[in-house]
Amino acid sequence: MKEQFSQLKHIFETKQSFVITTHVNPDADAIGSEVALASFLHNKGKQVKIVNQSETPDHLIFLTKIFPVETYSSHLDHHILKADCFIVIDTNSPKRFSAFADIVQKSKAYKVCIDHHLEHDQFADLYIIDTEVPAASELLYRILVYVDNTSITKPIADALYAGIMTDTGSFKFPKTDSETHTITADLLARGVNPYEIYQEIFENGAINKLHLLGKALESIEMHDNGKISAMVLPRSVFSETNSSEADVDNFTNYVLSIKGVIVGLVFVELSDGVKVSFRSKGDISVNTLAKQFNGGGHKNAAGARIKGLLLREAVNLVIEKTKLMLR
Ligand SMILES: [Mn+2]
Repeated sequence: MKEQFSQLKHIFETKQSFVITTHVNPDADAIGSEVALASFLHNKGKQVKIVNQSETPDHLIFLTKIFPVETYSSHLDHHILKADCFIVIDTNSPKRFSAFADIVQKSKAYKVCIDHHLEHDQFADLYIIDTEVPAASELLYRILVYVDNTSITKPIADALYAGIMTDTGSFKFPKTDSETHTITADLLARGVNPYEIYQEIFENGAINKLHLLGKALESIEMHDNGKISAMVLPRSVFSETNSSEADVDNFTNYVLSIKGVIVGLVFVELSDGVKVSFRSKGDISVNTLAKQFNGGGHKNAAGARIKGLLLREAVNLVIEKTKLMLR
C-alpha cells in the first residue's frame, strides 16, 4: 500500500487540475471523502472540482460548505475532459457514475480510484483499495496523513469524521477496530465536535421521512423461518409520504434488528427496475448473493439493481436465491 501512497503523493505534487467524483445516491462517506480531498488539494493551490451524478441529499448539504459539490450536466464535460487527474472515491465502478462514465473514459486524465469495496472494474491508472477499512474516509485519512500530516484542517477532519461515523454505523459495524478509533481520536484532537456532526446528520430530518419509515417498518415480511427479513417499498409509498428513494438511507438497520434474522433485504421499486440492499450478520456473505444480480459490495453489506422484473417478482426471486444460499 505504501507504494501506491507514494505514487499518489507524486500525482498530487505534479498535476494541477483535479476532478473528483463518487457513486450515485451519495452517502456521508462519499461526500465527506470528496470534500475532504478537494479541500486538501485546494489548500495546496490546485484547481479542483467535485462533480457528482446525484444531487447532494439535504442532510449532507452542510458538508458542501467545506467544498462545493456540482451535479453533473453536459456543460461540465470540458472540465472532465481537460482535467489532469480524475479521482473516484468510495466506489470502484464507472457504472456507479454512469451519467458521465463515457466522458471519463474519453478523458486523458490520469485516473485514480480510492475505495473500500470488493472487486473493482478496470478503468483507473492507480488503485488504492483497502477492503478491510470500514469507510473510504478512513483510507483517505491515512493517505492525507502520509502526504502531509499538517494539512488536515478542522473542516477536513469534520468531513472525514462524518464519513467514518456513518459508514461504521456509529462505530458498531464489524470492520470498526482500534485503528478506526485511533483515527477518530486524532480527528477529535483536530477539533471535530462529534455532537455537532451527529446533529447535522441525524437531527435535521423532515417529518415525511419518518412517515416513510413508518410505512417501511410495516412492510417488513419474514421468510425462511425467521432467518430472512424483507422490507418492500413500492413507488406508491414515496408519493403517499411525499418522500423519495434517497430517504431510504439507513432503513437496512431495521431489517437486521430482528432476533434470529441473519439476512435482511430492502427492496425499493425504481422507475426502471428494483433496487435491492442486502445485509447480513456474522459470517454470511451477501456479496456473492448480490453478484448473482450483477451487483456487489462487502461481505455484510451489498446491493444490486434488478431490471425487467416487477417488484413482487424481484422480491420472490431474491428470497428464493437467499434461501438456497443459506441451505
Ligand atoms: Mn463507503
